[in-house]
Formats: sequence, structure tokens, C-alpha cells
Amino acid sequence: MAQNLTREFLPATRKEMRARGWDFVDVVLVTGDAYIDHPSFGIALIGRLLEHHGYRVAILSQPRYDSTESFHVFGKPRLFWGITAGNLDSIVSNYTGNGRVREQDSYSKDGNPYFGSKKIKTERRRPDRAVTRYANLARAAYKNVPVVLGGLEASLRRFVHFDYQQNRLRGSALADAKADILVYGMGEKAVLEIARRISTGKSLNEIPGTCIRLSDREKNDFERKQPLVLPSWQEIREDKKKFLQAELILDKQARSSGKQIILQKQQGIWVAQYPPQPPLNSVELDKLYSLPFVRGVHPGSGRVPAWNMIRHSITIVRGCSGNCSFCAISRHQGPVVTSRSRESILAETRKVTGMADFKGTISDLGGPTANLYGVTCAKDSCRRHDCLYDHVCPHLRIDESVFVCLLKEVSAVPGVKHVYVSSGLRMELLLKTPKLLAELLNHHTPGVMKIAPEHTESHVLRLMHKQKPEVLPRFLEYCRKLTRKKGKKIIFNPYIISAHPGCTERDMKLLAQKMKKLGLTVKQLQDFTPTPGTLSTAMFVSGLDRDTLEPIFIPKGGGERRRQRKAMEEKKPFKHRKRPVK
Ligand code: B12
Repeated sequence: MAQNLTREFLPATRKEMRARGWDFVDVVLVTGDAYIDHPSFGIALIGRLLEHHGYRVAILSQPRYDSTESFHVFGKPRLFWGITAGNLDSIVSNYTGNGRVREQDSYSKDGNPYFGSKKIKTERRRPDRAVTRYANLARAAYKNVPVVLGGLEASLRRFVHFDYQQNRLRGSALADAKADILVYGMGEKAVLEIARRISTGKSLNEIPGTCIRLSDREKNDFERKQPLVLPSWQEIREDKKKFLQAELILDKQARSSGKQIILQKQQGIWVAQYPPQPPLNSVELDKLYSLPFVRGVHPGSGRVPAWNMIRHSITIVRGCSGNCSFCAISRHQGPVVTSRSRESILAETRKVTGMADFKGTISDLGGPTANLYGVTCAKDSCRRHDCLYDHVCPHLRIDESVFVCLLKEVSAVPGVKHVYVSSGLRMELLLKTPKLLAELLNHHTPGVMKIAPEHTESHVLRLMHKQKPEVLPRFLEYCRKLTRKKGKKIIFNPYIISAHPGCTERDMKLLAQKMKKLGLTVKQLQDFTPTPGTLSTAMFVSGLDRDTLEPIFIPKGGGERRRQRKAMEEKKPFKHRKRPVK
């Protein structure tokens, strides 16, 4: 099946399809983002993978959605439509955490969220709840072509979820979109199985890593499979506590890679989730990243800000077992951490150095949590996968030399002047890897180190499922001692979330005082955003504590959020007095 592949982009116009001598395609992949052919973009990964397995794939990027016209560009797909909202949920891309329309869109041409000029604000390039909108148009364009949903929006909206733009609960996107199947999490294995089944006329049932719709009668047939039944849409509507309970079950299942089928009654139909696909192992991940990506923006999409963020960055690890309450990674990428091999990362580094606009700086060697690179677990089958909370798990095998060697080898690639790690780093883990920390501080931090304490108050940190309050001061003291010896000055850029469930204005004031005392200036303050599929959003909706199920304070409404943000507007930072060297 594998065949030599041209290095050009996947066809994104009828003309490009024709140029390949094709009068039909097997799969049309529809995305709410501009088409960037790079492994950091889900649609490119899925597209190149399907192409690698011999399928004809075309990309329909940011189609007009006021008619089905754009959905006829490539003709009737022979096998299926693959639909995603893009790298982010369309509501996260289209609206700020305070529900205001975003006037900047990192995943669109020139950062312009509109098809027309920003001034006249015509139609936005990406519709709200794009997955459902595109699925309905695809269905209307060609009645009986299977519709496959995938990507972050579909994945995190696969069950009853909260939509902060509408400020209400919604049923599963699979039900709304009336699609044939939904791929959740990282979709490589599931989408290949779907393509194989459709091309051989087989049913789409029982594919790991997918969700399907069931009628009441079909659901009864499932009873014998002892499924796990979540609180239904109706029950959750009547009692928000049931929403938190459902989310806690899903979190537990995601962390334990549970083998049970999960069912949930929506307004009409049932959604059935099959167990997850096993994560790609290191060899499979390497193969994926060796696919012939053009590493660029499709000419039709011009300048796209998100491209600047990742053009000279390299993803070295997938998955994260930090399980922060406000993050959806364990529900999407999964809690199992997979690291790429040095050879694969060095091969990609050489590709980056070969890019015309490369000036010598690798902007990031990262992933969800960069310093989980090379970390493994001593236990065969852990069902907790909660490796950092509330302390670093003793079964975690942390060999810091793996990442240290990689940093040195990437730095030694001809043409590389600087290698930075700008992805998230966990402080409590860094304190256990002094050689790696020293290497990062001395050679791989551009003067400013990003740290993500997110908060300082213990009860808020517990609700966030983050590190203990004493970790931050210990980390800063250790780093400052280390860099002082080297005569190097490092500025720490703390990421802080305000208005998180359980956080009061007083907590933000205490946080501001502690930041001052620690000599930190907060530039990255983010108002909590109740995005789909996180336990923080479940606390936001239910008003209950994720651990005790007791009521907690929920900062809601512009006034409270503004007051919390204001509490942070600190006066001139407190100068850290140099202790006289003894
Ligand atoms: C790396 C990363 C970043 C990087 C780069 C992002 C990028 N690649 O564009 C940076 C640091 C720039 C970033 C920024 C932000 N990020 Co970020 N980021 C991530 C992270 C850790 C990994 C994303 C990634 O690299 N994915 C790699 C691609 C290949 O994966 P994928 O898109 O999921 O694609 C796979 C599947 O979805 C599926 N699939 C995809 N498309 C399709 C289509 C079909 C048909 C099928 C079948 C399957 C399928 O298969 C693909 C391959 O496995 C995710 C966490 C996660 N995803 O779990 C958070 C995440 C995406 N980020 C998030 C957020 C909120 C942000 C910010 C808004 C934060 C902020 N406030 O500034 C900004 C937004 C950027 C911007 N400026 O607008 C949230 C999004 C929440 C949501 N529900 O949308 C996430 C989920 C983390 C979280 N907090 O939960 N981010």
C-alpha cells in the first residue's frame, strides 16, 4: 500500500486535485483552521497518515458555511468525510474566556477571524460549534457518505458538556451532528481502522477509540456487555451534582484506560464509547513524525500566526499524567506518556535547520509537559496515572540524563545556535532532576523561564490538582542559588489562573502578596475558562468540590472575575535584597 509520496501539499483546491490527475478523492478532511502541513496540526497528521496508507485525501480548510457549495469542491468523497473544528475548540478559538468575540484568530489567514476585511466584519471564518455545522453541511451535500468526527472539539464534547459561550449544558456533539462515528483522543489508529472498514464495506461498530450513536433498542443489545452507564442528560439537567459525578467517572476511566464501554442517554439517542485505542508507542510516533510534511502554510492561507508559534519547534513527547483540573489532556491525548526516540528528534531537527527561514533557534523541544520526556513507570499497569499528585509517585522512573543528552545532541546539530524549552515544565519534577534543571537554566532558557504555579493558596491548588504551595518558593530559591553561582540572571514568568472554582478575591490578594515577596511579576494572568471536558468546568457547573463533593465558592459574572483580576494589579515589585555572601 505504502507508495512514494510527492512532497507537495495535500490538495486543498479542485485545481490541485486535478493536477494530480484525480477526478475523485477517497476522503475529504474538513477543518475550521487554515491548512498548515505540519505534525503539530491534527488534520495534517491524519491526512498524511491516510495518504501513507494509499488513500486519496483532500483538505477543505475553513469552507464557507452559508450553503453546501464549498462541500462540492472535490466531488463526492468515495469513502468518508473527516470533520474537525481545528486545533482548538471553535468556541475557544472564537471567544475569550469572558465570552467576548475574539478579534484575533491565531489559526486563520493574517490572524483575521473574518472572511472579509476585519473592518466590515462579514462572516467569521470558523462557525461556532464548527464540528456540528460542518457535519450537517457535509450530510446535506452528499446524503449517504459516512461522516466521521474527530479533533479536540468533537473529542471533548463527546458526552454531555458545558458550553461557556451559550452558558449552558449541551448534549453530545455526536448526537447534534447526527454523524456516523466520533473519534476521541489521538486518532491515528481509529481513523485507519475506519477507512479500512468503510473501504471493505464492514460495519463501524466496536472500534476502540470511537463513539457511536445507539437507539433505545440497540442500547438494550449492549446490556450484555456490562457497560458503565453515566447519569443521563435528563438527570444532569435536574441535578448538577450528577454532572460532576459523570465527569469524575470519565476522568477515572481516562486515567485508567478503562476497558468498559461507557453509555450515556442524550436528549434522544444514546452515545456509546468504546475503550480507548492503546497510545502510539515510541516507534509508531517516530514513524508518524517521519511522514513527508511540507512544514509550511498552504499558499492559499497566507500568513497564519499559529505557524509562527510552532514553525521551529519540535514535539518530543505525547500525553501527560499531571491531570491538572483545568486541562483536558488526560481526556484527550491521554495520561500515558510516550517519548520520541533521539534519532527521530534529531532527524526532525535537521529538517528544521534546512528550512529557508531558520535562523539558528529551535524555539521549543516540548509537548504537553516537556520534562516528562524520557520518564517511564516501574509498574506495568497502573490504573491511577496520577503521577505528580499530590507528590511525585515513587514508581516514576526519572532518568534525567535522557533529556540532558537530547538537549546536547540537538544543540550539536549543524546550524543550531540555540535550543529552548518553552513548553510547560513541572517544578516538582525539576527539583528531582538537578542536572537537567541546571542544563535548562544555563543553556536552554532565553533569559526568561516560564513556570506554571497557577496559584499559591493551598485550597485552590488542591482544587486545581496542582503542586503543594511550598514547591514554588523552594524551586525559586534553588534556581536563584544555582544561577547566582553562574553569575546568570533568570527572570521567572509565572502563569497564573484567576477566578478558578474555589478561588476568592481574598485568595487573589494573598497570591499577589506572595508573588511580590517572591520577586515575581505576573504577566501571564488568565481568567479561568470553563472549556469542555475538564473537572474544573464540572466544578464550575455543579458548584461542588471535585474531591469532597461539598459546595465551594464559584467566581461567576464579569464583576467577580474583574475584581479577582484587579487584585493582581500589583504595585512596583518588591526588590529581592542580595544576602551578603557569607
Ligand atoms: C502544544 C499545545 C499548545 C501549543 C501549540 C498548539 C498548536 N499545536 O497549535 C501552544 C503553546 C501554542 C498552545 C497555545 C494555546 N493553547 Co494549547 N495546547 C497544546 C497541547 C498540549 C497539545 C496540542 C498539540 O500539539 N496537539 C497535536 C495535534 C496533532 O493533536 P490534535 O489536534 O489533538 O490532533 C489529534 C486528534 O485530535 C485527532 N484528530 C485531529 N483532527 C482530526 C480529524 C479527524 C477527521 C479525525 C478522525 C481525528 C482528528 O487525531 C490527531 C492526531 O492524533 C494541547 C493539549 C491536548 N491537545 O491535549 C493544549 C490545548 C489544545 N491548548 C489549549 C489552550 C486553551 C490553548 C490556549 C488558548 C491557551 C491560552 N489561553 O493562550 C492557546 C491558544 C493558541 C492561540 N494562541 O490561540 C487547550 C484547548 C482547550 C479546548 N477545549 O479547546 C488544550 C486542550 C489544553 C487544555 N487546557 O485543556 N497550545
